[in-house]
Amino acid sequence: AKPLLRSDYQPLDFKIVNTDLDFYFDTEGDFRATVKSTLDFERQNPQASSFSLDGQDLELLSLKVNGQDWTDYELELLPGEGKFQTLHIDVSKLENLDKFTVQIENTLEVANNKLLSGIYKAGEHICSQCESKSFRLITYYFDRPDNLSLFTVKITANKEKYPYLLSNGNPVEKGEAANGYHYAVWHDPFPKPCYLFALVAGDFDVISDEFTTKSGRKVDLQIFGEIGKAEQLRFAMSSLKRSMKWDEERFGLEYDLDLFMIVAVSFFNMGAMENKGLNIFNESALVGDKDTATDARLKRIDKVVGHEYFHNWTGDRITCRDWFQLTLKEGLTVFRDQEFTSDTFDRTIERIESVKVMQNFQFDEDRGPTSHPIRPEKVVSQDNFYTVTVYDKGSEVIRMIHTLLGEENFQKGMRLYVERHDGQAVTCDDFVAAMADASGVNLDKFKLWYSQSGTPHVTVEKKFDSQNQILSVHFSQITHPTNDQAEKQALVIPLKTVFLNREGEQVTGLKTLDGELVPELIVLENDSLSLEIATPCDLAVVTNLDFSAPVILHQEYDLQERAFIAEHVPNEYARYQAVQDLNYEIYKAYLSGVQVYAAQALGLYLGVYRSLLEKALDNPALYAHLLSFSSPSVIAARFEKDLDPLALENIYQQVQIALNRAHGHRAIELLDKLPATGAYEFNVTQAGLRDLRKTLLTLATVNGEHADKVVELYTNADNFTDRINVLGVNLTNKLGLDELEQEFLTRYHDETLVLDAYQSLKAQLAPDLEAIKQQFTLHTFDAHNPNRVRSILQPLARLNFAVMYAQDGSGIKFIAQQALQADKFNPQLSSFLVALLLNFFKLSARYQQQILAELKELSAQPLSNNMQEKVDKALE
Ligand code: B3K
Ligand code: ZN
Repeated sequence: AKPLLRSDYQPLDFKIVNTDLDFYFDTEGDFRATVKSTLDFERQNPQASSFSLDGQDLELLSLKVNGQDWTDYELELLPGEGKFQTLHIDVSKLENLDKFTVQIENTLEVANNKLLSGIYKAGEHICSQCESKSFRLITYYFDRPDNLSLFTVKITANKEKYPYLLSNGNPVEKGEAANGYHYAVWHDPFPKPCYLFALVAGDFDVISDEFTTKSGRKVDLQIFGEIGKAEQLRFAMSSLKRSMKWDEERFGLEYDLDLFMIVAVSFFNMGAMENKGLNIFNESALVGDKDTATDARLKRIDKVVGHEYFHNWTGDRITCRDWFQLTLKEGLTVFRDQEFTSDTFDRTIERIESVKVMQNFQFDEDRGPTSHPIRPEKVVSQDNFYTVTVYDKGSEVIRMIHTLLGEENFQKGMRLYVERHDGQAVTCDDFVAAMADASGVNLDKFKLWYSQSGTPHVTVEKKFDSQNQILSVHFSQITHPTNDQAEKQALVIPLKTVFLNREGEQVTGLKTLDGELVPELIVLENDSLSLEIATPCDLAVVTNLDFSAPVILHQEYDLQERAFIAEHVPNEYARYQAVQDLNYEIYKAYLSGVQVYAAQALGLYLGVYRSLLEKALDNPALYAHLLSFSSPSVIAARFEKDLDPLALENIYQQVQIALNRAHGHRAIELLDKLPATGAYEFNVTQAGLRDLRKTLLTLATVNGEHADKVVELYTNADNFTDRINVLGVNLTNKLGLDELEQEFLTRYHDETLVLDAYQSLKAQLAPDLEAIKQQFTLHTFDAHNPNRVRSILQPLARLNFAVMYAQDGSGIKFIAQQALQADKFNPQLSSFLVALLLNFFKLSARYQQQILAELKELSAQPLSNNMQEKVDKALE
């Protein structure tokens, strides 16, 4: 397919201002549904006399304009997969072209729609997913985000099978229809683009609650889930209420309808969808309680519920003009969900988790074949741009604006943005303009972050002149060419920086030689920046604190200095980063092949590790991170080239053994000292203790000893986190506690999401490909369900280096074949799977050749646009 360019944007000649949809689901067998749409048009361009509507997989039954049968149309079938259609309608014969009504009747695929887009069956339920370009699978329309319309929706279906009939906005009417059918009518009073349309039909358990907004609007809250699992929706309800409150308090943004609904479905390509008033969620991001979800998944539920709710303003009330602007709503809403999680739980931990996504995933995307700016220039399949770059780097860009402006000015900017653009479809430029205008801070140069791809490398060099008592610090930046863009310029890079003395204390009030105060936020705006600081003694420079800019930092430290910072820096985020850096150095020392150096590095690390163990009780959640030696997959993310995954795996195992020898007994001592968690509660302290307990148990049992402690934790567990942690320790350290695994499988036989977590663990630790294939035989497995497929294949590719990168190339081939298979029915799934191979560019020659050979074979097959775009970029 031909790529679309950002620069090609053209405003609409006509707009649809009212959309009336009347659905009839004749739900016997392999049904297609029928929809009658009544669309009120208004002309925008006085010269225009025709327009084109998008469609896909539709059968047109009739077309009328102003109530008359209309023959001035042409239905064009576009070449390629997926039966893309364009319906050209000529209205030049009308007397009044400024306002007219078009009525269309068409059928649409439902029961055989395996794309999980448009309207499809998710198990027994019927549901919709329209973002970004799937409304065209429902009816002919301007399937683009800048057409804002009011929607009225009537749904008719079998009453017994589909007692709940839901759509956006407010319920207007319901009643009985012939043959045991019934209907419901919904009206959404807010104009919206069609990608926010939603429809759900089915039988559910519902939990209800209410929330009163700060201006006194009483809002009914309803969450719909699988029959028999209502209890597993309670946590999400508490998240929703807290999200609503938080958005009022922190952003002053209030909910605007009398009803807010969330529905959990079992087949879904993404996490969730922010349809106006009717969010639809992948059940994995909504359903769970202490007995079926880990602390980490509950935290994710909290975050995603927040994220989708926050879209009500940043996405729904103010939407994107075109899909190139996706980060306008996604970067901003990720920033908002990160702030929500920080304010609710622990800011440092949340920051560390967001930074991990950047360092472990986004940096690779930025240097790989699919590199793109947060606002892309060129797109074949929009589905391929729901990326960590658009979302997470997008959020980092918003965070830098927040850092440069400060909270108060940032909120002023938000208020101006809402005041100017409520009810509009706008661009990233509009957002930045509101921020700049409200704060008076010039962001012209900063805006390069929207159009430049690639991760800047920032180098910090320092020199201390003891004679003249001058510390010179030199910052410089460079962004290397990326696959999509050869020329790079200097970016505006805000660097939070502190200086430490020899005792590890922060030195404040430092001045440059001209007497200027050295600010805590150093903004690098050009290729380089030099500071001459007056100080009687040498200082350590700790910069990019809190990851104030999404850059890769280079600083010449020797191992001792790194160890010193890891132990002494008075800032927990900086400590985390220093420990990460130290872990990386250990790997590098081993990889150097110089044994003395490796031994020295290890010795130093063991020393730091000991002091970390001593401090672990101060902040269990954080120290659980600090005490986990970086996994091979995390280290792999730091490589730019010549990566040998199997070598990393090998080093990891050696260091685990050394850690166990040196500190296994200390881990046991500390385990015995850990305060009892008490009855399960979901909070930072308890979750931190559970995490730390797992880290310590893993360390203590590396050589197979102390299995009794593992059994004890399982036996006493009153929650799922401890149970799955025990299973993890058992499998990691091969403790052979098969009876625990059996107990687990019996206990959770009917909990599909729990078994996903189990399968992930098995896939991560499988000894060979046979053991992976074994996972496909579990009773819950279904190759058409993305949750099932991803929970096996993602950990295989990302975490199980031994099987994925097996000498004979079988792991790589397996992923390629799975992708090809999925491509036959779900291009979003296959595109996700093929992306697991796109790290080839950084692997050493053997792996690289194996992957490229597989990709070439794939490219010889007929592929979906989604997959083709990625394969083409890889082979470019
Ligand atoms: N906006 C949706 C993503 C839909 C993706 C469709 N391919 C989820 C979110 O970011 O909130
Ligand atoms: Zn979003």
